[in-house]
Amino acid sequence: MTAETTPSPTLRRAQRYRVGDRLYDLSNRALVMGVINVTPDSFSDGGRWLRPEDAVAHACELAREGADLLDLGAESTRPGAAPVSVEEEISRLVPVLKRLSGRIEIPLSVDTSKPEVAAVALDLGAEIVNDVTGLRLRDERGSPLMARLAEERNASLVVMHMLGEPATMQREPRYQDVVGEVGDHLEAAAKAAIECGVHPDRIALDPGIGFGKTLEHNLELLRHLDRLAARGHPVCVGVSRKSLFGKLLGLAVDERLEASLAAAVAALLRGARLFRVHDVEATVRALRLAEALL
Ligand code: HH2
Repeated sequence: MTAETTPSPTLRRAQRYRVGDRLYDLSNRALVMGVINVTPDSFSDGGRWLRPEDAVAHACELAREGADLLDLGAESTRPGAAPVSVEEEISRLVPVLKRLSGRIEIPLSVDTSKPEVAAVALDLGAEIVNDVTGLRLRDERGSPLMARLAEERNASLVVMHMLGEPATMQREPRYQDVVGEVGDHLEAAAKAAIECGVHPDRIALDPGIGFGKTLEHNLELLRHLDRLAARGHPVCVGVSRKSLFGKLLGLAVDERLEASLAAAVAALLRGARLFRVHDVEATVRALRLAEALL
């Protein structure tokens, strides 16, 4: 490798992710995180995996299709979604996590912004916390509660950017410089997590496509993922089936596969290395091909 093609130390840091005892080298191979929503109201799979048996069967299917990680969520965060109580979120997750224990080899992530919920999921075998509020809940000294929990349990984090709350986030979101502001916010959250003792290799950053962003904000973020990767953590993106494809192409939720794959490939080429998707098999195929061209 010549000096010109050697990645900088910062970019090298953005090309590895540590989960449990595993250290993933993301320089030439991205990770696919299969989504399972145990909710009645998620925007694309709401109600489908509510019965624990169905959720577990789907998890096993996504693992067979080649998922590297699975992300289990029990509260919809689609625009306008109503919040769910801690008890309700736990009661949706526990039967699934208990049944999954020992049945799949790949790491589990829990998609929650509530430390109480994350603690229960980590007790039941989850190894990653995917916090769509970007570690918003803080203790009296300003330390993020989720990062303190991650440090205690040796868990990894996906730190996502959201402007406001799901109920109101799509009401005229405004930024001066969306790429810079989202990046600054995520970098500050990562720094706070590192100050809590979380290893930098255990932190992935996600621009939060669709979370308090207009179509143009989403496109701008996707065009400049390399600027987020330059912050020194692996970049995760969730574009799968999202409403930007409805807005751009006039497609219904169940017609967005090709657009989701194209966006994933474009994101890979701009430096994203974790892909949160509903359609695992198709995404794995698309990414494996694109990786051969990196
Ligand atoms: N998107 C959703 C939920 N969690 N987490 C990360 N890190 N990145 C994302 O883009 C992201 C996420 C929304 O998608 P989904 O879970 O399918 O829908 P809902 O929130 O309605 O359950």
